[in-house]
Amino acid sequence: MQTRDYQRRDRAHHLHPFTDSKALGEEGSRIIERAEGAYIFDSEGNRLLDGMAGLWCVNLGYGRRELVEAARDQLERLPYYNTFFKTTHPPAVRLAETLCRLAPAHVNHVFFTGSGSEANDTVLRMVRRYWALKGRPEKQWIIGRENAYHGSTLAGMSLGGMAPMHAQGGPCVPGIAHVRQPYWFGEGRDRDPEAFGRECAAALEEKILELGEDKVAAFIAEPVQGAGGAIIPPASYWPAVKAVLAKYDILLVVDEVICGFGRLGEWFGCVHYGLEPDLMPIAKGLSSGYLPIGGVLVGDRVAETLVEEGGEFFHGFTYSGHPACAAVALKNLELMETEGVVERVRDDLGPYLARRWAELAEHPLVGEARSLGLVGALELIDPATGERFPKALGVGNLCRDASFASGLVMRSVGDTMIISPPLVITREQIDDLVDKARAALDTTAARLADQPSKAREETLS
Ligand code: PXG
Repeated sequence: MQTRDYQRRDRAHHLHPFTDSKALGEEGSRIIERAEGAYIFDSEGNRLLDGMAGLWCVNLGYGRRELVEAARDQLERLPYYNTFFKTTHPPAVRLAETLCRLAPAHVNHVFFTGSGSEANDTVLRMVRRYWALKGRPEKQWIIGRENAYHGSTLAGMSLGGMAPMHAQGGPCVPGIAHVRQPYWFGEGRDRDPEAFGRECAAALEEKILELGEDKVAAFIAEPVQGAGGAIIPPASYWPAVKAVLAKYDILLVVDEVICGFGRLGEWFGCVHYGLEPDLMPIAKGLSSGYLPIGGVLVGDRVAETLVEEGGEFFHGFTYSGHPACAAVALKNLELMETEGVVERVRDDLGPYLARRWAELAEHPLVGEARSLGLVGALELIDPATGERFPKALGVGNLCRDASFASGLVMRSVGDTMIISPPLVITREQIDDLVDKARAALDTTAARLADQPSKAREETLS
């Protein structure tokens, strides 16, 4: 009863993000009521293993009293004050200091925002400001990648390479170009992976030359693409990209919104790949999603110019460094350090997941099973052909629904299944996750086998 009541009221008044509201209205939302550890509970009493850590963010898991208390203490002491007009407050100071201690050595400043999208808006403004201050205002172009996600504000959408978003949100911010993504399974399977990685880096150089080698300001990329499909680049990719950027004096922006805070087994994804970014947008795992907060970590090269030569930077948000959000983020980082969360992902849980997840490659529906740290993907293929299913069959969505039914939240991006569980997941819970994912694959295969020709005919007609 209560579920239906919520669904009715939700349908009446709530426009959801990235949702076909009409279709959702017909189906009804799933109502999540509470959560504990790595599990969420819906209004029908179902317990689901949260294989997505909320939306790639609940790194410390649900129900952490320490985070709740940090928020409450700060809300009682100072619920709000701004960081404009020469003011600050202890949580913002302490968080900035802690972040710069955890970040690579050349990163010693942070600008706070309320989200990852705002962080990438800040990136765009800082990059342009930097080159203007350097007397190189012709360096205007920012290069991103196709199928990248950098947020949903106009700047985030424009930096990202999601074609359906551009189609709805255009015209995009001018001065942003995109190059191909290092997605070996999706776009280079007929080639050697390392040669493919180098080809993708070469495509970046071609784009730079096309735009004008003096006109490119920055390159932005995620270490591992998250929303695009948990795309782990071939080992050859990042070293080759690094060399291209150095050759043309182009800033590197590494979007750490998903990969930061332990996801890849290091504090930041750039450390895993040996990168030295000039700017690092952060959010999500910074507070384990308990309160909204983001920021941009700024390397010395850019920070020194902005501070020493920039005068006032006309940019900022009401909630930049919000005291309660900052206090929760600080406590979150403290817990991650004292509990050795990042090291456990690198040395134990990541390798364990890699071993168990790889077993799913034996399933007839799976063309590739890949993982790094605690992010993983399965590429679904038609066992009859070894190729992708026709898109309109929606096999990924079938598998996602089957996964929910088996008690696991697993996402689909097209026919790529994705997991990104809380970093506090246990080995036993990883076993459970793999069992449930296999059950979802079996159900999907059975549904397809039930009516293969009918489903295909319907799709093709
Ligand atoms: N950069 C990256 C790499 C992200 O993944 C953002 C920026 C924007 O952050 P905010 O806090 O503004 O949402 C993100 C967000 C999905 C999905 O479907 C992924 C994100 C957001 C919503 C959905 O995988 N990532």
